[in-house]
Amino acid sequence: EGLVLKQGTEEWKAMNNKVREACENYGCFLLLVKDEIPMNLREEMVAAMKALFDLPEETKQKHTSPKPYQSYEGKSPVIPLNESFGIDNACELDAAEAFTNLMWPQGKPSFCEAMKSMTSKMMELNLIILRMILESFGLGDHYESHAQNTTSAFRFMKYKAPPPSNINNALGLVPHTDKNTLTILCQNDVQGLEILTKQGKWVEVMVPKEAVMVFVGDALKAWSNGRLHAVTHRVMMSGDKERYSYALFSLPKEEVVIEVPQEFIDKEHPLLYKP
Ligand code: AKG
Repeated sequence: EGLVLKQGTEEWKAMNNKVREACENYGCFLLLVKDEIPMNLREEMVAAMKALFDLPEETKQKHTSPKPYQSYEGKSPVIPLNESFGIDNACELDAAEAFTNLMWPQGKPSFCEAMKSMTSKMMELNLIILRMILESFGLGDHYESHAQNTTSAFRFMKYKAPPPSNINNALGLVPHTDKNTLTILCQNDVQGLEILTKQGKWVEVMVPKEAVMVFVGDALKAWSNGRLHAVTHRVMMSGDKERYSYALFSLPKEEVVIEVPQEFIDKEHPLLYKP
């Protein structure tokens, strides 16, 4: 809590080390963000998403993009419970307005405001965590160029409750690692997230109400020469409630080449990834 205020203090340094250890050992961690992301904004975001997913199928299908994971996706035979939308540069009002104008003929200012406010806060958090990781490796001076080379994508997801024939453990989202740098994931109070430990065991994650889940993505793993772990995760749905989640993915801008810093390369850690 109070992440911004703590920067530079001893407590901050101790926290950075904890974050790094979690990223090395598990590739993810839970962060309580009562101050950074107010509860009322989380509630507004979920209410806005409910209105969006309740739109007719043909309206939702208007949201298309040539980029992977960005179009509206739903009714996939592999994960029929899942529906999702992806939006590029969601922190920018233009992007939010273009999206809502497509979904609602009169636009939807309340949706735009919730999304813009939420994505800005999530991006700020994303960059703070990136700074913590860099500083814990003694590479704080890499932060500015990382931050400048970073862009973001936002995604919101709805998972229907499973059918009565499969009320326990229906697949909501297939196992995957995130391809980007760092992911911040928020959800409503319906659990279902699972991670695969390095020992090969699926573990359920109980995400507290005021927490977000943070994932290391493949791009950050590559930058760290494999020192940070990109964890495989999935969603399994049980019970009779709908799950809503949304994630802010930070990623390198298109023209950026990921290069492993010299500090990560030595005899015991030969270069694993070419630029
Ligand atoms: C993803 O979008 O990459 C996720 O893993 C989402 C997981 C969730 O809905 O909790």
